[in-house]
This record gives sequence, structure tokens and C-alpha cells, in this order.
Amino acid sequence: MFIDSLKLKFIAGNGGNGAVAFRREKYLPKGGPTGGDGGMGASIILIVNPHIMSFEKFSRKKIIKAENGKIGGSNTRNGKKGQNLFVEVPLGTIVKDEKDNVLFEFTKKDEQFLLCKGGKNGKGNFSFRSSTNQAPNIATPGKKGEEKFLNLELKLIADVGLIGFPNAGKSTLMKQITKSKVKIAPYPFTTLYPNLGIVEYEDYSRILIADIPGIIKGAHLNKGLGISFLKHIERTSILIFVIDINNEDPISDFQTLLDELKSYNADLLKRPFLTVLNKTDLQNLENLKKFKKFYPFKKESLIEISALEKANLDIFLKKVKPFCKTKY
Ligand SMILES: Nc1nc2c(ncn2[C@@H]2O[C@H](COP(=O)(O)OP(=O)(O)OP(=O)(O)O)[C@@H](O)[C@H]2O)c(=O)[nH]1
Ligand SMILES: [Mg+2]
Repeated sequence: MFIDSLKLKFIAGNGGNGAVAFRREKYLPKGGPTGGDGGMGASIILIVNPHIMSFEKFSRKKIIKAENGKIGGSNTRNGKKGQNLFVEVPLGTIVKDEKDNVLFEFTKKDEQFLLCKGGKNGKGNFSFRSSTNQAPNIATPGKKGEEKFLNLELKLIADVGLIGFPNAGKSTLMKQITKSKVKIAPYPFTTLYPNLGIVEYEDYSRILIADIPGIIKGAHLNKGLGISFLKHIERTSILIFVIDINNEDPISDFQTLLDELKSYNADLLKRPFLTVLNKTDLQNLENLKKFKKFYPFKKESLIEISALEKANLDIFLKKVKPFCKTKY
């Protein structure tokens, strides 16, 4: 299950109460104070796990709570502090408060964010001893841990985003150039949620590619799988339009993709892009000729490939590389 938005409550641990206790020894009826301090409440820290790609593991949760600090003991023993809770989130997670204000965005894989501070511990009566009060009868309670209602949103981080009609061959392209195990099938809407794959070049540089579900006319009106998945290519540096040149009307497919993208976020159209004409092995020369004649953008941004037969994929990868700056 792919979950890319979620509401969750986080509660840090409460601080443990301080204790009131006195030393009791057989011949010492009024011993000194021995009540220990409580333990600090545990904090909640969000950290990136680059290997997870959705909030699926939280899907049954409403609340995530960290450990309370334990109450102080006698014999001046302090209560155990709560173990800080590290909650792993996918790279690309946006942490928002209830009013949708962004608190933090995870854009690098070694980032952490202290989300809820654990409650301060209470002091035991041992801590209150002084020259004027040698038998203090007081202790302080621990403070409550911080609580936050959050909206977690995921926008995947990738260099390259593949956009195309269902069945255009996006996942096939992805599979041929990365080691990802995406599903490929001869029917529309095979890909139901975004996939990420890593391309490794000969010089060991790597780029991250996002394959998202197919887009059709009216996707912005929620037709097909809708356009909500487009948010996962919003952070890419280059977009790839994958066109099935063997489709009935590839020109209209291309225009539809541009229109749908515009309806979602017109700024996406200002981003660098390449147009990949796929399935050239099927030799639909008429469509190919028409498309090339129509294509209103720079010729260099048009590439003819066959994902299936791995034709021209080297040219494709070479063209994509200069746009990718992120290090993985
Ligand atoms: N002949 C030919 N068939 C291809 C080529 N690329 C992909 N296909 C076939 O096209 C069909 C769809 O491929 P997918 O990669 O699943 O297409 P997709 O764009 O990911 O489709 P959705 O996930 O439904 O959006 C499969 O049967 C592929 O084998 C190609 O270059 N040539
Ligand atoms: Mg697919």
C-alpha cells in the first residue's frame, strides 16, 4: 500500500516525578532525604530512512508515543529516563502542523528533526537538601512531554520524472536502465503508485528516476488514477514525456500530457524536459514523421527509443545526466 499523506499525533514522554524518601536505619530514626529525581521523558526525533518510500507502516496508527521517564526511587536512585524514539520517515517527507504550516522538509538522507521534546524530570527531596533544610519533605512532579498533531506529506525526491499515458512504456524504460523491479504489462494502469529506481553510470555517478502512474485526458478531474501522483515529480530537475509512437494519435497524447501538467501546476512546464518517442521497433514510420514535423520544441529534446529492445537508451541517459545534480 502506498500512502503519501497522513495525519498523526505524536506525544513525547512525560518526565518522571521526583520522590520523597528518608533514610531509615535501625538506630537512626530521622535519617536524611534520599528521594531521587525522576527520569527525563523521551523525545521524538524524525529521521530519514532512504529505503522506505511511503507512510505505509503508520497506516494503522493514530498516535505515536515515546516512553515516560520513571519515578525517582529511594536511596537517592534517579528514575530511568525514557529512551528517545527515532521515527523513520521516507526521504521527501514534509512535516506540517495542523494548520498546514511547514515545520520541516526532509530533502537529504542524513537529516533529523527533533519533533517533540520529552518532559523535564521532577526533582526528588534529595535534591532539595540544604544547610537550612536537612529534611526537605518536597519533590517536584515531572513535566508533560510535548504533543503535536501533524500532517505528514510525501513528495518523493528524484532527479528525473517519467510522465506518459498508461501503457506508453515508462516502467519498461525504468526497468531497462535501473535495477528496480517494476511491474510491466500490456494493459493500462499497471503502475498504481510511484516507483523509484537508480541509474548507475560508468563513472559511478548515480541518478534517481521516478516512474509514476499513467496520465490520461481529464486526469485533473480525477479520471484514471488522477494527477495527485504528479506531486512526486514536482521536485525533479528534468521531466521525461514518454510517448507511445505506435498509439493512434501520439500528437494528441503529447498535448494532453502538457495540458494535464498545466492544470496541476503550470510551473512544471518551465522545467527542462525531454520527449521520448518509444516503441520505435514497431516501425510506425508515419506517426514518427508526423510527430517530428509537429514537434514545436528544440529538436535536441526529442529522442527516438525502443525501451523493449534497448535502442538509443545510451543516448537517452547521456542527455539526462547533465540535468541531475543530486548525489545519491
Ligand atoms: N514493442 C514495444 N513494446 C514496448 C516497448 N516498451 C514497452 N512496451 C510494452 O508496452 C506495454 C506497457 O509497458 P509498461 O512499461 O508497463 O507501460 P507503462 O507506461 O509503465 O504503463 P502504466 O504503468 O500502465 O502507466 C508492455 O507490454 C511492454 O512490453 C517498446 O519499446 N516496444
Ligand atoms: Mg508502469
